[in-house]
Amino acid sequence: MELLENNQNFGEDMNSWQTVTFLYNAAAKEVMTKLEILNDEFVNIHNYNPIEHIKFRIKTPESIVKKLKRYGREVSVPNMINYVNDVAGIRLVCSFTSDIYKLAEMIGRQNDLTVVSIKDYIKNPKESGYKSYHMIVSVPIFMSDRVVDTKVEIQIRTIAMDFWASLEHKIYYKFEGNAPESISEGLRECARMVSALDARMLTLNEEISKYK
Ligand code: 0O2
Repeated sequence: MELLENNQNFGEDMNSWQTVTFLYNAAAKEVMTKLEILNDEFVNIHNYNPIEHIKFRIKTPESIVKKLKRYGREVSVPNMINYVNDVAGIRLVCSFTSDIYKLAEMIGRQNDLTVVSIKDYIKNPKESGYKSYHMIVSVPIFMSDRVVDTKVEIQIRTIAMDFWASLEHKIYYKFEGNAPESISEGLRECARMVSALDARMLTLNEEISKYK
């Protein structure tokens, strides 16, 4: 098994954007299938689906270039492979905060996935108010002549967290990161409301399950 990072072993072709995006697409497909199977199994056993929906994206070249520049790295395919961990990104949106940890645990137990790193922005929200659970996993891609371990970022969040993050992303974009303090504080206040909503929904769900 080879790491995509050690791409000097693969020759010139691994330096091409086309070959590398093929690998990231394949890795995301593998992980998405695993997640769908986990969700189906949960429905089968517990009659409950923890995943509301799954989104997938390959990071745009502009966004990759921006990140490499922010890291002070030269823009190149090897640097993208080595330093940008979220070229392939999957977003898992679930109903309750408790589902997030259930899913993270289930993902961690998959033998053919390696958890490279975890960032828990639910226990430690970002300054902006952002909440989400991030996992970088690595998945083996079986090609005709080799196996390449490829990284995928999985962001797990509730519907409410996703609502906040999507709108905040749009606003942040408008201000290009320089939003006035009153707007930033407004967004932090909304984030607190989102957390209160998530907590209330979780309590209600626990109450409802007593009636079942
Ligand atoms: P996009 O458009 O989603 O691709 P680092 O470890 O800090 O060097 P990174 O990847 O910046 O590297 O770390 P992090 O914070 O784990 O992940 C960044 C991603 O999380 C972002 O990707 C967003 O998707 C999301 N994110 C992080 N902070 C915020 C926030 O304050 N608001 C919103 N809406 N999303 C956030 P990109 O690459 O920034 O953008």
